[in-house]
Amino acid sequence: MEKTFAEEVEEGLSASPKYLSSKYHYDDEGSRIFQEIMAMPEYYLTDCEMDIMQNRAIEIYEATGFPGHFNIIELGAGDGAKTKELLRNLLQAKADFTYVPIDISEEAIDILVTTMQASLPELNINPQVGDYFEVMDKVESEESCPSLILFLGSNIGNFRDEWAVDLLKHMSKHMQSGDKLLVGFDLMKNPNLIRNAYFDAQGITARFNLNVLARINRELFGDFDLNKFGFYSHYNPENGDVRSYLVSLEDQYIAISKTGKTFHFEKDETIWMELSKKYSLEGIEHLSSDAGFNFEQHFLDSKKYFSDSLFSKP
Ligand code: AVI
Repeated sequence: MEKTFAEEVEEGLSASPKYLSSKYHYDDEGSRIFQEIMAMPEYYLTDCEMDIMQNRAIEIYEATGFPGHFNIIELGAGDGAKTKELLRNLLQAKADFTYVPIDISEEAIDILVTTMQASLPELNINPQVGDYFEVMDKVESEESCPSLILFLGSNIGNFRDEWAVDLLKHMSKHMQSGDKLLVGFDLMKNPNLIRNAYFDAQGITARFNLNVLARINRELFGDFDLNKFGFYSHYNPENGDVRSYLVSLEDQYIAISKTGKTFHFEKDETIWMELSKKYSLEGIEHLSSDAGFNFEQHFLDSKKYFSDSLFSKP
């Protein structure tokens, strides 16, 4: 049974040191702020992956080795801006495929289908709302063709090492032998560039994190005063971890009516909000073999900041 938001908040704020799961960043307001982050000049990740989709799509297609019809199954399709470039290039190359975007939000899928149909009218699209793995099983059992699974945007970086391995193993269980998986990884690079992407001068990333406290207020009837928390983020070039925190600016007590609990914060006490891990190319190759995949190839952008790496299921 999945834990509820209230249970996870209670667990994280009772722990020492305190933490909150980064999956709760993405309510409607958080998703809007994340769009602002992706448009920030400091947040290089979006442009780098776009560069890969624009310039390396045909190589990615050729590396799959798929001879005929195949599915492109996208886990967490989002607004599809980057994927659209990949699909456009494959259509131009006369690749024979069906695009299967999966998202838990029906609204997100509806918007995606409308934008894709408007700009790529010849695209064969089979949109799916629901749990990634249930939909993967359904598609794989209905179709005898191979699949290319997309897990883009450095979403893997938000999982701790052992969770990233578990997640990829789980994906593998729902794939057929010969299927391919393309995963987006942000690479280790100049530490200042990475730090600036997560600790922006305008405070957009701070707002993105404070919104989780606002969400606790909205949904769990908490009484966080957002002015009494600051933001801190740092990058450790030795292990690739970006860790982001909220910091209590004073000694305070926060009551959360829904859990019936009050939590004490000392002045300067932190809440760990997010991990955004940066990988080396060797680290990616190790991860793929730890999860039981065969590593195929890295596809880097022109600045060599980001990699979409291709694995195959043995
Ligand atoms: C969604 N995820 C890959 C983003 C990242 O880079 O870790 C979330 C984010 N957090 C702060 N800025 C962006």
